[in-house]
Amino acid sequence: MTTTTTDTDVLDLLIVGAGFAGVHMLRRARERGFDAQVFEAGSGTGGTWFFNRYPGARCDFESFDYSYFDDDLQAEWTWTERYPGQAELLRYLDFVIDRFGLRDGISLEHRVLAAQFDDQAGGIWRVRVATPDGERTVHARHLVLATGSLSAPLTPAIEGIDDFAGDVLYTARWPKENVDLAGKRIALVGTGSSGVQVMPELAREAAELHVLQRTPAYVVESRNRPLDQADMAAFHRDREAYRERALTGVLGVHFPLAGMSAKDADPAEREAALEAAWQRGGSGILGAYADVLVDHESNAFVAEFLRRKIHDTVEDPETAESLTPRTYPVGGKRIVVGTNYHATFNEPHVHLVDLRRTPLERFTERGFVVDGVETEIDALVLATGFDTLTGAILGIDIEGVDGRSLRDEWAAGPVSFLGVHVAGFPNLHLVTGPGSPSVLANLFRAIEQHVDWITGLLDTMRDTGATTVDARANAQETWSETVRDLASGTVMADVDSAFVGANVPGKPRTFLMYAGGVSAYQDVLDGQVAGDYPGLVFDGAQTAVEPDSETARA
Ligand code: NA7
Repeated sequence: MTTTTTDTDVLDLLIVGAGFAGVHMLRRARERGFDAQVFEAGSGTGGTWFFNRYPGARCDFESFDYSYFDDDLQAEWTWTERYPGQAELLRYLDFVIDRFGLRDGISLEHRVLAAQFDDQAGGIWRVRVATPDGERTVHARHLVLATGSLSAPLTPAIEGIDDFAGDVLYTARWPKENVDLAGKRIALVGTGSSGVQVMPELAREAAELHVLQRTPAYVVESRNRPLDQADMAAFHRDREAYRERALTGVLGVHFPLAGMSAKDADPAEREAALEAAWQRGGSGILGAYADVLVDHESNAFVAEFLRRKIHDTVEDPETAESLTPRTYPVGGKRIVVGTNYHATFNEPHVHLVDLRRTPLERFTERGFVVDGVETEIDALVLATGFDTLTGAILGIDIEGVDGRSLRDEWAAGPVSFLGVHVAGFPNLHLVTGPGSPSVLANLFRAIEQHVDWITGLLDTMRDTGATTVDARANAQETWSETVRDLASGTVMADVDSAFVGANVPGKPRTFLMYAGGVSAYQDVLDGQVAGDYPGLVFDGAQTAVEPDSETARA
């Protein structure tokens, strides 16, 4: 029998999720003297990085970018690789938690199930939480969803998948204990970022590896490498300027985007520029020219360059062609940053199954069937993606004013003001929610933007005595139009991808992110602050709502 207890105290802030966003929110809230608590469903901190512990899991942004822009933390932490691996990211977060004494503010194995806004009680959120000791109802003035953008994994509905008797491993729920795949026959489904990262690691262990590919990805080499003292010293010398470059850029990373159109470049120079970007490694090749993501003709130069690289690398021409993306522009889906992915197909025990030519018929107890032929395997690895941006939020049963359900409000696709607020859901704050830069940017910058914004609101409300803050419906509508308009000017708009919800059966088609970049987005936030929050409505304020002077200066 489930026991239910109800807390009598009212928290200032209940934060859902102990990833980099939730931990940062907790830190900022505590610095301001707010009573805040993080509830995390997992048994450890790290959010999506806690669960995605598959071999090869690594961030596709560089360590110096994918971390908090905090001078003390940057001075004290030493990164060991150009791109941070999953284990290092967890160590880094642990360091941050201990550095600021945040651990007692985090309740693990606490899954938030439902949240109801109670207007009658002066505006509090009643939050139902499943804990190891039964269910609890917790009350809070503000509810912050730091639930992650890529945290609700998808389980593909492939015929017979439940009949398969061997090991089934999801990259997004990889077991904590050691998984022994040595000498096994393995099938991998999914060739996005996760599949491409895990594939060479599986190949190292497997007797046979079958990569079941539906859509080929554009893959750039990461050129990951260890960082040494000289790298760290160079970073420290340049720290401030580095941060400035990232904050004024589109993606929130240190490397600048070129100002020139690819169409205006001399062909030989263009080839040299793309080759240089390829040699540097990483997704920076998309920034080699200013218009790669907004102009199809310019995009085609980069796409064609990457297609040629596949044919240069993969020895078997048929396999190379199957691996070559031809049906969508580069950057239309997230570009994949990998290590030796294409080259690994040259190994004799690695087999590509091109599901566009020979569809996957079904799984069986022993393996998979393609073209009427059963291939026996011992283990199945699924890297089949996420219900991006909305999955984790809608996994919680959320009710705003008058019992309005968020699932209903978002039935035709998510709407928000700035990707943080949803009209009719006062004091609910989404960190990197739909309608904000989120996964189109370096998420660390996106997280910091939102945590600073929410902290500013909390300060302002404390100064003015306001009890609730909500989005104005017209501001939300205008924002949704802005998000749509910006998306329609990019090469991403018309591609069937997770960016538009196309990877989830039945999910409404809406472009889920703000495509204007983190710098332009910051200008919007600053404009709201300068104008005393025209898009928001505050209730209960004793004095005129003017942004807290200290936060506004920060
Ligand atoms: P992605 O990028 O959404 O990739 C999922 C992959 O799984 C993709 O190749 C899909 O093919 C494939 N998939 C999904 N369902 C099926 C079925 N039923 N059959 C065959 N193939 C399937 O997720 P990732 O985890 O790799 O990356 C997510 C983000 O993490 C990424 O954006 C980075 O930010 C890090 P499809 O392309 O849909 O044909």
